[in-house]
Order: sequence, then C-alpha cells, then structure tokens
Amino acid sequence: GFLENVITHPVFVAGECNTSFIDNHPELLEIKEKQDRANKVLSFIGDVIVNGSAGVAKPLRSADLLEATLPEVDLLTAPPKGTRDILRERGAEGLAAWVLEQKGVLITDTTMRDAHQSLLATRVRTHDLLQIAPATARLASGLFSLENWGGATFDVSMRFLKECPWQRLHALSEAIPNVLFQMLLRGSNAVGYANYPDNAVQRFVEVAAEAGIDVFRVFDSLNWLPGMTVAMEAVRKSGKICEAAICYTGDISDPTRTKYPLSYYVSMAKELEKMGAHILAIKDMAGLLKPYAGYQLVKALKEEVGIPIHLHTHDTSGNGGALLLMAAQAGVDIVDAALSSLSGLTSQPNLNGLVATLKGQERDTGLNERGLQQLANYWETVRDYYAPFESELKSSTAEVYHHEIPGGQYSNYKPQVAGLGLIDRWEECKEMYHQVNNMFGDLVKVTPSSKIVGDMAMFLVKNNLQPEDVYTQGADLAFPESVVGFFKGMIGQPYQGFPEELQKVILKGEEPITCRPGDLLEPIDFEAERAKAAAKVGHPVNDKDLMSFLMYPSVYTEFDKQRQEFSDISVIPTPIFFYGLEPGQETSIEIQPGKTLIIKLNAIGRTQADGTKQVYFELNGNARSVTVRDNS
Ligand code: 3PY
Ligand code: ZN
Repeated sequence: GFLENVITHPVFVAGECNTSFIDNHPELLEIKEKQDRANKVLSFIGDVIVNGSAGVAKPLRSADLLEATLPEVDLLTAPPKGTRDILRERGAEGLAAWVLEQKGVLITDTTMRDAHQSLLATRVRTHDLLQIAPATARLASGLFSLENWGGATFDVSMRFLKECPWQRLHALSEAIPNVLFQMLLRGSNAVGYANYPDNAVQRFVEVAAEAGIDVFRVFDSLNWLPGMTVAMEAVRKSGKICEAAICYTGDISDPTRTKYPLSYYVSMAKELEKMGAHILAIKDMAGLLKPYAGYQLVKALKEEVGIPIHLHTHDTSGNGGALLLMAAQAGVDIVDAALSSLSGLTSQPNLNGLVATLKGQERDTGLNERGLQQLANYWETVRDYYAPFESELKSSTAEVYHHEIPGGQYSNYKPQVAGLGLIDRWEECKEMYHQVNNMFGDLVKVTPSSKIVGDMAMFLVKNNLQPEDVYTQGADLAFPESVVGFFKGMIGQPYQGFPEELQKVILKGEEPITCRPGDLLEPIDFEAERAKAAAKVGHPVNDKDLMSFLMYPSVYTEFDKQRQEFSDISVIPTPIFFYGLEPGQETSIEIQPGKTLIIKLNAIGRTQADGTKQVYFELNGNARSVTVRDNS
C-alpha cells in the first residue's frame, strides 16, 4: 500500500527525503524493520530449501510432520504457586528445609535439558520449549524443578541451532514463573570443556542467577573438590540454591571394584555439606548405580548428611525405574525423571510411570497424572521433528555397566565416531572406551573427563593402536590435545592421582601441575574482552553475550553474525527450520507476539552462472524472492 511505496521509494531508501515526515510517523520505520525482518527470515528459509540443514544427512519432509497439540489451559489465570515462590519467600536454606519436610518424593523434570541432550544430541529448540511452557507452568506446578539449561545446551544452542541460550532462559522464565529452574554447571569448566579463570566462573554464575536460574547443580568431572569451590561459593553468594554433586562411577555393590566404595561417596558428601551445599546430588551420569546399590547409597547418605538428597540417573540399562523406587524406599528427597515420551534409554527414567507407581503409596508425589500425560503427548509429536538426531539405540542395554559411557555423551560419541569414518568399528570404539578408562586409572567419567576418554579411544581405534602400543610408540604419537591437557592437570587431579608411567609418555617431558588450574589462569579483564567481542560482532555486547563470548569465542561470533544476517530465527517452527518447505506448502511464523508472517513457497529457480538461485515466496499474499547461494 501507500506506506510500503513510500519506504521502498528510491528517494527514501537513499535517505534523501525530508525526514520530518518520518519523524512524525514512527510507524513507518517499524514497518521497514518488519520488512527487513521478514526478508531475513525468508533468506534463512530459502537457504534451508536450497542447501538443507547442517548435520541433517537425511532430511524429513516438513509437510509430513504433525503440529503438536497443546493442552488446553487457562492462560488468563496465573499458574499455581510452586517451588519458585517458596524460594522467594524462604530463601535457599528455607527451601532446603521445606524439601526435608515433604513426605512424598519430589521430582525434577529433565525433559528440557538432559533428556534431549541424551536422546537427540541436545537439539531441542527454544521454539518447542516455549510452546509448551505456559502449559508446563500450570500442569506441572508441583514439580521440584525443571532442568532446562546448562550442560551442553549452552554450546549447542549457538553452534547448531543459531539461537541465544540467554534468550531461551529469559523467555522460559517469563512463561514459567512458579517452578524452580535448574541448570547443570561443570564446576570450574562452567558450561565449557576447559577450566576458566575464577572470575569468569563467578561472573557466569551471577549472570545466570539474574537471568533466571534458581538451582545450580555443580559438579567436578573428577570429583575433585578444589574444582568445585569457586562455583559453589559463587552460587551461595547469589542467593540461589547450591546443589553440589558427587559423581557416581564404578559399582559399590561389586567387591572387586575397590577404587570407589560406599565410604568414598559418603566422605565426599560430608565434605560438600561442609562446603555449604544446600542440597546434595548423586549424579549417576552413566546409569551405573544399580537398584540395590542405590538403596544402600541413599540410606547411608540420609544417615550421614543433613541436607536433602537429589538423585540423578540415566536409564541406559533399563534399571532406572527400579533404582528410583529403591531410592524412594531408602528416603531420597528428590529424583530426576523425564516425561515419558523423552524418557528411557540414555535419558532419565519415565516420570509419568514413577508418578503412577507411587500414587496412593506412602511417598505419593501428588502430581497431576493427567496433566503430565498431556505434556508427554506434546513431546511425543515434537520428538518426531528431531528424528535425524536420534541415537538409534533401540533398547536399553546392560552393556553400559561395562563401557560406562555417560548418557549425555552416548548420543554424541556415536556421531563423532561416524564423523571419523569409524562407524563400522562402533563396537570396537565402545570397547576401547572401556580399555582407555582402565588405562587412565579408572576415572570418574563425565564432561569433560568423559570426552577425554572418548577422544583417546577414537584416536587409538583410528590409528589401529592397542593401549599397550602407547607405551612403546608414545614418543612418536601426537596425542589428542584434550588428553595432553588432562595429563598436565589442566582439568584437575583424578582421585588417587595419574598413572605415572603413562603420564610421562603422554607429556613427553613436560611437567604437570598439581595445583588448581584456576590459580594459574589470569583473571579475565571483562571490559577488554567486551571491547574485543564488540569489535568482532560490530555492536555493543551486554553481560550475557559477553559470557557467551568468553565461553565460546568463535561459536558466539559466528552465531551473532548469523543472527545479524537472518535475524532471530528461533521463532521459525522446527519442521521448517530443519527441512524447509516444498513448492505450494504454506506456513505461519509469529516473529513477535501478534506479528505473524504467512509464508508460502512458490518455486525454486535454476542455479545461475554466479552459483546462486532465486527462491520465490508469497509473503502475506505478496510475491517476494530471495537470492541464495547454492552450496551443492
Ligand atoms: C554435561 O555436562 O553436559 C552432562 O550432561 C554431564 O552429565
Ligand atoms: Zn545426566
């Protein structure tokens, strides 16, 4: 219409017209912005249509994917009060005391973080999380917490999904004001794979606490307490809940596995309590805690420590449900589970099943079974969108007790192995993981120590080496950087030290450190880094983006560039985001509340001499085309 004609008029575009007209009509600029935004979104979709989506070898047809049904909830009424309200009213200590007063088992729903990290390579997008958020606030308000941030989601959201982890947190927090938000924090590694300077970890916790995280599950990948102190203190200072984790490995019920007996975990738990933990987590990242062993461990911890016990496990063996039941019997306060459609296998045990099992019993969770089913139904449909990222594990397997690969790593290790062209040697790669663990002295294996074991295992298989070859040929081998860093002490000290002979071979004469890596790292000069980041992305950088830059400098920079090119693409529905559109297919995208684009693909042109293609759309009824480089 008229306004469109004005702002696309060459005089206007060249900036030569008298702008008092525009000054008096700010809506024109808004329309211009909206048009820019629409063009950027079309460019992104055009690119997916022409070039596909990175990491999706066999794309689905978006037209085949169903729209997920949202449960009917009353959005005009505020959600019921929940644990977040209790934290606001009673503080972290008060909240922990409240937990101990509860008769029923409390539950953390991991659907929004660990479940998809462990089943779908962490690919679940903000769009799908936000769609179900208001219903989650209303139908699952009795949960202890929602684990919805941290771990690998921080990296993956920027690297692969091209969306901002902070924006995800902020939007979810607005939509779910009543239930505690929980994140996984890798101690001095924060949400990365290497130790960061102390002040970076501290600032990260501050910013995350302000942005909406209430419960920080802090762990160290070697169960090394000095690696947890900085993060734990920062959490306590923020006023949020410090949940410190003992990472479980080995098997306390196997008398031949002597390195990590029950007493090891009990004494670590007591230390963490002394260090100020509000809650103690048992972090069974690979699902190695067998049901009877779990009973024994929880019982001992309930007797020996005074803070609530929160059990986290993975259902890789299929024994996860039995473990949670035994833990409930032993008096566990909180357990992690995932909505049924994203539960089981390398994910958490089935939340809906657990609620049903405890119903009417002494430790009844009091949760709304029908409501939780509706949430699970939503995720059942949404899971289909991510089919190319499924780990292909079809049944649970007791083999995990042998290889000990963490659930969150399993869905990554396999594609990494495939990426190295070793997929036909997958069995060997799993077995080598086991052998490398033994060779490294039987480690606690969780990010990043698990990645180091995986890197070494792939390195050996790829180079057709056996563990013993490392001792004889070590001088000529270029070991993976992560492995060298580990033996140097750069992620901390393993329990009972490094195997000395191997350490000498790997370090080739270099001296390892035995102190806290953080003691050697120069503090970050935040303003200097901010200036560096701003120069890279070409605009001012706020505290949150600065954290993204500090943790992942190149990933953040690349993500920000894409955001400038394509705008915020987290608003695009997932089937379109990954698989594009077919000619004649139409979709609608709400780019802002109340602003919806109706997009139809009309046709795709031929590749031109300059290597580009025209993609022809209809945008809200008007013809639009975008030029896309054909990368094929
Ligand atoms: C992570 O650190 O991402 C994990 O999930 C460890 O279990
Ligand atoms: Zn986990």
